[in-house]
Amino acid sequence: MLRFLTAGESHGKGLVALLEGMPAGLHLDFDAITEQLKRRQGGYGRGRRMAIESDKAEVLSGVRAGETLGSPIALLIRNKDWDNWQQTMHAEDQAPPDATGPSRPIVTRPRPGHADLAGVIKYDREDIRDVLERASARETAARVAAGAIARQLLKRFDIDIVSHIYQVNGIGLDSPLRVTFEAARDIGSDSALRCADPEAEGKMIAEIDRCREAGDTAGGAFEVIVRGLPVGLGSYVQWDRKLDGRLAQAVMSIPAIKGVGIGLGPKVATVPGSQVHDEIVPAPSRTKPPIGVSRPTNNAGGLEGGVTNGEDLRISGFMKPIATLMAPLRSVDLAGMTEAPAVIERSDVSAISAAGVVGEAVVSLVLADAFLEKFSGDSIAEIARNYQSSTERLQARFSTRRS
Ligand code: EPS
Repeated sequence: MLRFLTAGESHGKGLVALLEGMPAGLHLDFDAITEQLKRRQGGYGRGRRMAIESDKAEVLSGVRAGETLGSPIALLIRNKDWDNWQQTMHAEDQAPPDATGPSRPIVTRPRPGHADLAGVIKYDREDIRDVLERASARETAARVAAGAIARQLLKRFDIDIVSHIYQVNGIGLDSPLRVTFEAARDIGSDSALRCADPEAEGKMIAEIDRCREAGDTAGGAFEVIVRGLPVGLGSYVQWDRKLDGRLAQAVMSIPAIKGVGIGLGPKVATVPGSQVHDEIVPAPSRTKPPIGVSRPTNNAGGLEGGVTNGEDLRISGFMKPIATLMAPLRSVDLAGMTEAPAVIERSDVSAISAAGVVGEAVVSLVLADAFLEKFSGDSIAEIARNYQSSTERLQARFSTRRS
């Protein structure tokens, strides 16, 4: 239904996203795309690169007079740092005569935890730069731009997506479920780490400072919360249609994410069923699907059987620490196969805050895809009709059953 690809190296000319399957007739808010890109660039622990870039997506196709056309949407985000990298990253055989920036030596000392070693072996390259440029998390800017469009489709149907950071190196809140949708939504745009609990945030910032001073790096945990999803996105009938699996793949594909949790997450394996499953109680005042019922708890994170159940969708991502350490780990210089410290590249101490924003973007893309699958149509008007008639049918079916 909805698919996307990205292209671009971290210090190349720019990043490209191609989004295909957006219906026609969606009014596009360009500023809202820029706003998401800005959110991704912020956060405590980012490196000097973010002071160079001020990401903005140029819409190259698929949109006319502010409305989507149904045709592929191509987006371009130019790298400002390209000016400093032309001598190293030029596409031509030789650097063009007007190329700017220094010519940099080849990289031969792979960083443990990065794609460096596996990448040079797999693609048969001498210079690790040929690997690290694409394996860089810079690519996530393109996902955020594409996700910002998917988010606007969801918003058209009153679906809202927020996120919050709840741990850095294990320090912070013990469970993301302690943070409500409203608390995550109300985190100010000036928040240093986008944690909903100021006391926990102070401790998390102190941990990032400690890592920076020690030449070390920090990972962490974020959660994305989605409100307003209809019941019935995804399916239990086949493995590749289960929405939890589709979301997990998308979140796990964000660089450095090594674990995904839905609702209570890995804790479901540690407590009995009575403390996991969300009881179903009558709620006569509930008029939106699921009509007439509610859940006192939401440990399932809005998904049962791989299908949305009408509660808030809650999905966490667990990020490993950044692989570039200023006090480098042991490695091997592949030029002479001798022991050597891993290469030091300019980098972030922590990118957990950015990861939360990227999480929102990829979740938006998967949910927009699942939404289009259920209420399919070529135009927003057609989808809106399908959505409306589905809601009315459910209302007619359940609201007459009250005794
Ligand atoms: C990254 C290294 C750093 C990060 C980069 C990801 O870039 P540089 O090598 O230019 O200092 O800043 O992230 C971004 C550029 C971004 O936009 O998020 C890496 O090695 O993954």
